[in-house]
Parts: sequence; structure tokens; C-alpha cells
Amino acid sequence: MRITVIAGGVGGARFVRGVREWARRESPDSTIDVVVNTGDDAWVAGLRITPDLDSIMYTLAGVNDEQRGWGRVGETERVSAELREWGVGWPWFTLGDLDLGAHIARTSWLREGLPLSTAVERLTARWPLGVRLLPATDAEAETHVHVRDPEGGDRVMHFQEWWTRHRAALPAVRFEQRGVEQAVPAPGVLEAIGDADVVLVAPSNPVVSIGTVLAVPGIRDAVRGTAAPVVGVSPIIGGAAVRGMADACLTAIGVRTAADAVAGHYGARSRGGVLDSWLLAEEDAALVDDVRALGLRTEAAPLWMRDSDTSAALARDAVRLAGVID
Ligand code: GDP
Ligand code: FO1
Ligand code: CA
Repeated sequence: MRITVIAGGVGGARFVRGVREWARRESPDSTIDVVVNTGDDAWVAGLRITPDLDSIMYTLAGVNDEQRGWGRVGETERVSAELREWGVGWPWFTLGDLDLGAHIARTSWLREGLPLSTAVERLTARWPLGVRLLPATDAEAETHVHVRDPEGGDRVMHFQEWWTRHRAALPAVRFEQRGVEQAVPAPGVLEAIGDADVVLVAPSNPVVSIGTVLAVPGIRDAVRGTAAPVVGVSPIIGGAAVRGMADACLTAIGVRTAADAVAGHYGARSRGGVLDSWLLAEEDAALVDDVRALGLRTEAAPLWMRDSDTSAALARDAVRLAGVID
């Protein structure tokens, strides 16, 4: 079976790890392509940083810092301390020494004129990840956040500053993907979606992880047009985002932080949206009828990804809801 996942960073990485585990156990001849958000990407200290691609790569390679939720396990920060002394980069954005290895390698390939997708191929070839990572686009289309600053007027800043420096505490009024109009899907993305047997929308941030992928010209239409069933997994459990700033993002675009509201935001393909089905958390089972009323097939399942087993079980529930396994 050809499985294609659309994902962001940490939540996406956990989910993809579950899909890989389920496939290893119950569908070993399956292939898994992951279309990953590149809206978080940034130039820092002259290096190209790609947080969501790296979160998934490090997690699937087993070298991620599970506690911190990003970067490498066993990381040191000697170079980052020096950069702060030189006043280079963002003092509130730590680039670990091991992490810098990847950023320097990626940037050197980009400077040779190679596209991001080639850099991703080369970086991920180092480990047997068992999945293929595809950046949503090779173009730079960085997410910027328009915020209302209590002290001063409105300001615009890179998503990473809003999140890592201000922890999303400045009220976001709008998200903007700089240059996304000129972006095109990276090589392999449209085929991965069009030729899939099942497309899974990871329980990633619906706005700055999934929304930013769907906003790359051509990708939303590819999801709407694929013959594969499209299943989304709720990132909201019991009316709350499990972690991170999804609630702040949803509020900014006028969507309630609720599993049915997010399903409505994505919409049923039969009504102009991108999903056929929506996997709800057991804690939100009361919303099943509301989600069905949106034109979506749905069911409630355990949605907490605590370890390999629970993540694999979640992946199985999603693939089963798609109707491609019984
Ligand atoms: P980021 O790019 O690093 O912010 O990560 P993602 O956008 O891929 O995922 C962030 C989202 O993952 C958050 O909104 C969380 O609600 C969701 N998430 C994290 N862990 C879990 C989990 O165990 N279960 C579910 N259903 N969602 C989760
Ligand atoms: N997140 C932080 O909260 N603080 C940091 O200093 C930080 C540095 C960093 C460096 C490289 C990288 O790939 C990711 C990094 N992150 C950091 C995580 C990053 O903000 C992710 O974009 C979030 O997980 C949301 O996607
Ligand atoms: Ca992200």
C-alpha cells in the first residue's frame, strides 16, 4: 500500500513514527511518503534551518531529544554560546552543535545550487528512516505572524520569533506565507498525493503546519482530487491542543479549539474541503454526530501518542477509518 502523510514537526513526527511502526507490523510492503511543512524554515546565522523536516528526520532516526521536543539528543551548545557573543543569529533560538552539522551540510548543498528536496534526500540517507521525506516546496515561503502588541501597534515577525521568543503570547491577528504565491510543490509531492492508496493528515497544527502545506499552489487541489481516501486525525483532545500553540493559531483565524471545529475548518471533500474522514479522540466522542453533519465519516479512538504502541494503534485506526483495511 502507498501511504502519504501530510505533517508538521513534533506532532507529525510522532504520528509518522506510528504509521511506520504499524506498517512494519501489519503492512510490511507499504511505502510511506511524508509531505512536510517548510513554513517554519528560516535563515539564521547564514544557515538554512528547516525545523519540521528536522523534527521528523531526527525522530525517525531515533536521535531526537524526546523531552525538549526538538533538536538532537545529547546536544551541546558551545558554538551557539559563541554566536551569542558575536551577536550573530537569534539569541533566543538555540542552534545545538550536532544540529549545526545538519544546517551547515544543508546550506553548503543549497549554496551549490541544489534544491532543498535534494538536501533532504542527502541528509535522510544517513539513517534507514523507512519513509521518504518530501518538503512541501523547494521555494522559500516562510510563515510570518502579524501580531497586536499591547505596547505598540501591529508588528510582523517570523513565526520562529513569535513562537520561540514570545511563546505565542503576542496575539496573532494574521499569518502570512511570504512568497507562497510563487511557490510550487517540490518534486514528487503531487505524485505522492495523487498516486497514494491512502492520504493521512497528521494531528499537526492545522494552521501553521497543515494549512501552510495546503497553501502551496497545487497541493490543496491534489488532495481534493486524489482517488485515495483522505483521513485527518484531530490534534485537539478534550477541547485542548495537546501541546504547542495550535489554540493561539486557531483563535487567530477564528476557529474554535475543538475537534469538530477543526474538522469543519478542513471541510469534507464532498463540500469543497480536503477530508473524507476525521478521527476524533475518545474524550470528544460526544462530537461524532456534529462531525458527521459536516459530511465526514468519523469515529472516536485513543488519540494520545505516548509511545510506539499507542502511535501504531492510532495509525491503524486512521488507516482503518479510511476503509483500506478492515
Ligand atoms: P510542530 O510543527 O513542532 O508544532 O508540530 P506539529 O504541528 O506537527 O504538531 C503540533 C500538534 O501536535 C499540536 O497542536 C498538538 O495538539 C498535536 N499533538 C502532539 N502530541 C499529540 C498526541 O499525542 N496526540 C494528538 N492527537 N495530537 C498531538
Ligand atoms: N524551539 C524553541 O522553543 N526554542 C529554540 O531555541 C529552538 C531552536 C530550534 C533550532 C532548530 C530547530 O530545527 C528547531 C528549533 N526549535 C526551537 C523548535 C522550533 O521552534 C519548531 O519550529 C517548533 O517545534 C514549532 O514547529
Ligand atoms: Ca512546525
